[in-house]
Amino acid sequence: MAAATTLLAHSLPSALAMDAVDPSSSSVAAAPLTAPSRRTPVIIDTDIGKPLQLPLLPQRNRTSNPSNLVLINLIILTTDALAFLQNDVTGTDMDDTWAIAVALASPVIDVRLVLVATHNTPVRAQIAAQFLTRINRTDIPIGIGTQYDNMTVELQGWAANYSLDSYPGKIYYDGVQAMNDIILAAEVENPVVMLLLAPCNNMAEAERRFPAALQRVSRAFAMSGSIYRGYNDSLVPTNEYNVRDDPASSQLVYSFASINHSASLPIWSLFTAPLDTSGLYQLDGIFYQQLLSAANGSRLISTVLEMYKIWLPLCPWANTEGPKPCDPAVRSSVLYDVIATVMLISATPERYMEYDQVTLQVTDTGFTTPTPNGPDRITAALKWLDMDALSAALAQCIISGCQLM
Ligand SMILES: [Ca+2]
Repeated sequence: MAAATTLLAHSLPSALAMDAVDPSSSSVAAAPLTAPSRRTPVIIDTDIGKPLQLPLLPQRNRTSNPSNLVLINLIILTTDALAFLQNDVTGTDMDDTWAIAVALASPVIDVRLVLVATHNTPVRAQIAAQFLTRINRTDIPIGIGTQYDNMTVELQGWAANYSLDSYPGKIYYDGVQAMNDIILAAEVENPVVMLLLAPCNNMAEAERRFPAALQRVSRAFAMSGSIYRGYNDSLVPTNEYNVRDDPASSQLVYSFASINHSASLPIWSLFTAPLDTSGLYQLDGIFYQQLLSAANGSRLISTVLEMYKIWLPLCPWANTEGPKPCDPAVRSSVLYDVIATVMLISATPERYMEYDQVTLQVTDTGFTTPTPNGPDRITAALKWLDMDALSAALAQCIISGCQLM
């Protein structure tokens, strides 16, 4: 279980540090454009994000000797949690639940807010509250993001009897305001990191209402986009859901990582898990069986599996995505959002996937199209190197903590 109140050491991985920029500079043109060797451990300095050539400490010492390591102690996690169905053909997914489980199991980050996003956010907050209550993590505040419809949320029946007023932790009914307040109250010496697992409408709302708060953010990790591959490893890129659902908001967030940066906008280093990699990942085989075996002794695992079993028959599209059919007895659904979370929490993400800088344009219809010379530059996980290694680490993470991820 993550320590929620202690400053925690986190070594930002070398591959993901390559496009870190100095927020004090007026343009991202000043950012180092040549990636350090992926074999070179790089740690990102606290609030300015410059890569430092410091050796990684052994894993077991990472949290015990934070003095010379970066501290990432403030994570705002935005999610279209937790399993809803937009209509007959598209919607969000069970993967948010898994991603939250992984984020909360990591000892190297401190989740300060789960900000539910898109469509029927009050109902999502109800489901998130039920989930966090079940897993004994009501220390995590929940913010209700911008609501723009009353869409049916498939798991709302699962949480139908849960009153937000009974949540032992904090419920912020204006979640974007809460995000602002939490960021501005954060320790200035520590970076603020966003974990974006949903369409970006809350970020657009924050930019409109609270631009100073977003200026405090140094980097974001997002499940977002489709660079060279579409769903199911299609050779034809597509407009991935998190971008397509609100292209204008995604255009705004990607512009925070623009090559020709507007002085009025925040400067973020943006790391993405596009469909190229995240669309292929299911927890499967012996690693999934390890989870099943541990379920009786783990409220976290048993709750995630319970939700998975309820969600699956309610989502006719679930078995149209991913390399293999969903089966709660055999494997997970596609865990898109988990991959972005792994990029954030892992000390060795280069072990699992290959990353590269991509300059691209977010189109008005939600495509993230590689485009020479910009306008936006991100670092994306583009190819798998060792999926089994990640599955082994992920199962261990969920069962007993993410120290070795
Ligand atoms: Ca999501």
